[in-house]
This record gives sequence, C-alpha cells and structure tokens, in this order.
Amino acid sequence: MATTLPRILLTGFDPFGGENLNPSWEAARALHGKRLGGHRVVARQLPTEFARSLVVLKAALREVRPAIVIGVGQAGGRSRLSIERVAINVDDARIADNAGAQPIDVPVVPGGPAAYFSTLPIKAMLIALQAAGVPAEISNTAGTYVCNHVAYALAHVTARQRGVRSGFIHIPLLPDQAVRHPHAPSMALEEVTRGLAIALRVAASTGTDIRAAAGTIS
Ligand code: PCA
Repeated sequence: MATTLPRILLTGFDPFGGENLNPSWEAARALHGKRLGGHRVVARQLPTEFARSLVVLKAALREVRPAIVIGVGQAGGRSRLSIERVAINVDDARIADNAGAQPIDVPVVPGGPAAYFSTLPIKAMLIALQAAGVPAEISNTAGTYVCNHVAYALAHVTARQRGVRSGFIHIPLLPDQAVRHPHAPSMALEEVTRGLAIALRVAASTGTDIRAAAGTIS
C-alpha cells in the first residue's frame, strides 16, 4: 500500500489485567489502512509494559513518520470515548504490567515537565463525536499506568518534532468483557471504531481547535 498521503499512527495495547483481548487494539486494527481526512491510518500494537511500550512506540514513530499520533487504551469503568487533555510525568502502577514491573511514584521522563497537554483539537473532536451520536467526553486524567506513560512519552518526543500532533483516547470495555465485570459500562466495538474514525478525521482536518466548554467542577 505505497502511498504519499500523510500518516496517522494509531496505537492500541495488548490485553492486560486478565482480559483476553484489548478493545483498543481491536478498534485500532479495524482502522488500519483506512484513508481518513486525507491521511492514511497505520495501526500498531504496543505491549502493556512500561519499558517495552516506549521501545515499540519509538520504533513505530521512526518507521511510520506520522503527522498525527493517537494512542488508544482500554479504560474499564469509563462509559464514553474519553479524549485525554493531559498526560502527567509519573508512573504509579496499581497492578504489575505484563512484564511484572510495578513502578511506584517514578517519573516517566526524569527531569521532564510535570505534564503535557494534548496537541490534538480535542474540543472539535468532542463536538463531532457528540453530533454523530457517539458518547464522548474530555478527560483530565489518563491515569498513572501504562496509558499515561505512553501518552506522556509520546508528547515528550513529538514536542520536538515540528508539525507532529499527538494525543490519547481511552475507550470503555467491550460488552463481552463487561459481562464479567458487574456494573462496568461498555460500548460495542463497531461504535468505538466509528467514533475513533470520526475523531481521527477531525484531528486530520482541523488546524486550530474550537472553543467550547467541556470542563468539570469537582
Ligand atoms: N489501558 C491501560 C494500559 C493499557 C490499556 O489498554 C491504561 O489505561 O493505562
């Protein structure tokens, strides 16, 4: 599939925490090769491991040379597509990762800034999703596990790459998974994939983000 289209690198994770699939990878791979907003989607799977996720991510960045990078991860307990606003410079793992590592209160990047904001047009993405009938929200925390780790490292690397925009989206469990987690919300894979396609198209075709209130009062 040789193409001169600019590329969107879309990452998903392998299963973790006793699950046998990870909806983030199922959705990412469903979009692999698609043309969205004048960009070609290239999907890659990252391991749910603090150390190796970044090795695989950096190799994918070098190989794909994307204009846009969007990480996707499973967030059990969330009920909507959750567009992350910020990634913070700390790992604090409640459970060990798939390699058995459990970092507690260590920086993702020693000496790095406390946080990075997403450089995606998150409000435009949110409004487009809502207009298309896909439940979505802006989230102000990506947690402190492997997803935040990847989101932070991604922002740190792309901050030095002119014109490359990056961010992260958490997604709910699939109905199949939620069967085993009473009270956990879920979203069908088709809906997640449709939503991500909309989010990617907007990210690819929006320069300056729109101004729309989507904050929270705690
Ligand atoms: N979700 C985890 C890591 C991998 C994934 O899909 C997280 O939210 O950190």
